[in-house]
Amino acid sequence: IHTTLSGTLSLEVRELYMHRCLQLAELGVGYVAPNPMVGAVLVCNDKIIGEGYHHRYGEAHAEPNAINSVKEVELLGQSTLYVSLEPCSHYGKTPPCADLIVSSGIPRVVIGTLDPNPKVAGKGVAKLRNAGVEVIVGVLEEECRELNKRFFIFQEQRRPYVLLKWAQTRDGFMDRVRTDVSEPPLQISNNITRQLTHKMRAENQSILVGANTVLLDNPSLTVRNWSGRSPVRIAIDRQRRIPDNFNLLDGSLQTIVFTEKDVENRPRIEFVKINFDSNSVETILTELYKRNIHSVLVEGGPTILNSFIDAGCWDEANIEIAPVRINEGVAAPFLQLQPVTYQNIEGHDWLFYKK
Ligand code: AOF
Ligand code: ZN
Repeated sequence: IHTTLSGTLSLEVRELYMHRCLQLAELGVGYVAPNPMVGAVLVCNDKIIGEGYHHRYGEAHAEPNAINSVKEVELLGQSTLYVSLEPCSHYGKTPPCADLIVSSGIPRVVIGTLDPNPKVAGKGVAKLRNAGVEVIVGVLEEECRELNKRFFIFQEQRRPYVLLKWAQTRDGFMDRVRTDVSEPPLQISNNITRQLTHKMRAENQSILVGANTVLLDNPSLTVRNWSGRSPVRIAIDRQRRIPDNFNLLDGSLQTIVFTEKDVENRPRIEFVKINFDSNSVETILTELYKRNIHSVLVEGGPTILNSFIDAGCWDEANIEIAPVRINEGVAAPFLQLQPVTYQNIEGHDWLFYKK
């Protein structure tokens, strides 16, 4: 590992420490949204002397956590701070990290990628440089953006990141044809893929289903087989058909119902009246953006999934295919695309698509 006196660091060294930042950042998964996951390390003479990450929405950012973890404070003046996202320059829930870096006397900062949040967007770097801090931007940039793909789409496109998710049989059906909750749904997932679905719920800030799915399955849409927060529940219930005694309306979690009827809000349940006649998918995404929701997992059923696909409003799709055939039933959506990755999980195919 080689660090020159002029302050230029070899590429491997920068990437090594940035990898550590990304590892740390990921520890905040499921708890920081709609903020980004961010990790930071302080390095002095090729040794990590401090580490930190953003633990929870509303709490300290990665940089103060890393700086406060340093025991030998006198070393800060000779250290390099690595951080996966540009340090903030604004007063949000916490004071600007750029100011703290300057006042701590840290002479050099290596940044993974710029912050797309218009309140920051280059101003953090400017603040550091104006104070005489040496700044390098763009180390493992693609990885840093990928880790916070939800945050980047949310900030840059002013809408939540949209993930489609469904399970189907080998011959393309999501379920048998059913009329109500008295008939149990077809079990397509196995234990492992069911757990993966709960992991996806914990990783996203909201989960969306249509009224038909609610009426047929009475789902609770909570995270059960994984750690992390349960997502905000969202139902599209144009005619306001979901009965009050259904799990989704039990008021135990923040819930949003999109409908064309006038309905009074209740504790933790918001009824949002929208026009379903044109661009309803875009309207819904804009309403979620306004509520600071940075990602939405669309879990079904086929009508809702197809409306997102037809509107072109999605970012990725995860499709599970079980090795069974049922010959007839509720048709799954179809994507005219090649998957980006393919896995086999105990005999079930798991296809991952990007739009
Ligand atoms: C950083 N380090 O670890 C994170 C940053 O409401 P606040 O004060 O928590 O500010 C949230 C914004 O700060 C968020 O939208 C993003 O632009 C930035 N996140 N910045 O310097 C961090 N998590
Ligand atoms: Zn900050």
